[in-house]
Amino acid sequence: MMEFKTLGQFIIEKQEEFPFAKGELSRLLRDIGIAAKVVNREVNKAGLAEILGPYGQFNVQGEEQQKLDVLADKEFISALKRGGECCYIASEEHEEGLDLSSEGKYIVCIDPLDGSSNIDVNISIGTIFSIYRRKSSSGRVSEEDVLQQGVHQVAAGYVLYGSSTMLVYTTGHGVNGFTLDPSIGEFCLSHPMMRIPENGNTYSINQGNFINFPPAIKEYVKMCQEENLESGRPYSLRYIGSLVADLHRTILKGGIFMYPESVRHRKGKLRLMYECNPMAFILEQAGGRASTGKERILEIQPDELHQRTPLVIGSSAMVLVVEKLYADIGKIAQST
Ligand code: AHM
Ligand code: MG
Repeated sequence: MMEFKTLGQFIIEKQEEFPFAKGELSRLLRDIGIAAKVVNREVNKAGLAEILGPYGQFNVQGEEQQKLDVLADKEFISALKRGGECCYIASEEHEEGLDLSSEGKYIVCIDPLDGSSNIDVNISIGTIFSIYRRKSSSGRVSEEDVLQQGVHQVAAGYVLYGSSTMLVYTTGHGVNGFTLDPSIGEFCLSHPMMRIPENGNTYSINQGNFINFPPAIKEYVKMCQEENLESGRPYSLRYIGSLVADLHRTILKGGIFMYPESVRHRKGKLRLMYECNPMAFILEQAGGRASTGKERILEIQPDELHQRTPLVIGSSAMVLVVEKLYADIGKIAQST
């Protein structure tokens, strides 16, 4: 029988790689792993358990909450509270962050169940999380503790509830992926040191918004569709509409994912603190690149919890092409 390393064993082995290694971050990651298993159980039986459909409430973005969103949010929050390592949680589902007034040193930003429009139709959804160490040493968590640039993340990860369930995370020493083995109820190391190919042949974008895209993105999308045998174009379009699923594919196969600013979404749609920053950290650690088209995602100074940002992310060679289009079009605009 093949021997697999479980998430728990792996976290303990790698503990000395963590900054401030005292076991707290290990415990925090372990707690997230446990909550992910509970959410996975609920996601798997969603069709049977009367937890599909709207919850009848709206979240801070004005979107209708799903029962599973609410359930996942509760599960992650109670796991983090129980663990005691976390002092503050920012969740997509709560307008204000939750101050746990614990002695914990860590701040967690989380989207407990992303891709909510896919819940009811049995398509992959995910959890995305980002972990910071608080800057102040005690007392109430301050705004500077919470609104840190993505470069200061100490860990980030996602859980993909797909045809199999995976947990993928980084602590800044590469990216490792674990697949849930339902027969033993453990995440087992299945994708050690994940690397994204430098180039790819798929692009991923909600092309229904084309008419409202900025010129650089319109130009790039047209380029993706042109024939060019040397660079393997036209590229294939792949878009699930679930960030975790779209980016998991992008890491494994190479490609580019874009959610740009548009007339409809002036600052983009995706949230910096619990969607873009964690994904940017993971992609960079896997050898990819993440920007707004104009600046590196991880260097954006956030000024509010639920801030949105445009996102261009994936294989570095492809992201660089988009960044160049933004720069070139910017120069032309300035000179006219
Ligand atoms: P959500 O947080 O409400 O689930 O929205 C985020 C999701 C992402 O998973 C996905 O990349 C994007 O929204 C898809 O948006 P659209 O339906 O506009 O293409
Ligand atoms: Mg989301």
